Amino acid sequence: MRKIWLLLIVIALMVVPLTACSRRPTPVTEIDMVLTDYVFEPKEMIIPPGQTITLNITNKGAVVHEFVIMKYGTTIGESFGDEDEENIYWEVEVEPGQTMTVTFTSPEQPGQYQFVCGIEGHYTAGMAGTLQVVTP
Ligand SMILES: [Cu+2]
Repeated sequence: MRKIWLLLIVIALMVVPLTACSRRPTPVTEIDMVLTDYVFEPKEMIIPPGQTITLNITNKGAVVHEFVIMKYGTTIGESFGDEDEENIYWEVEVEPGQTMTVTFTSPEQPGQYQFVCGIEGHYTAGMAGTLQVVTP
């Protein structure tokens, strides 16, 4: 009897990672994003390349926040500074308590993009995330 349980546990351990790998991320064209002090929710977005993306963005924090997508292959390093301005792909600023719907065209290049809040000190406080551009 004990052997059967052991076998079941072994099978379960083998199946779980397999299903996790085979599940392809599904890109979406509309995202609800909440900004707080100092977190993006969600921290990961998966979108298709070259399409209009609708972003319903709400700032539930007490201070102004930004949502800044960096260009492909660039990251801001230790903190967001003037040298990062030229590497911005797209950005929006949201006042505390404000909700807005904005659109942008997703990058053509599939891959991983960094998004951050560009307000001084917010990135180091934790306001960063990852944008995945995935061909459906
Ligand atoms: Cu911020």
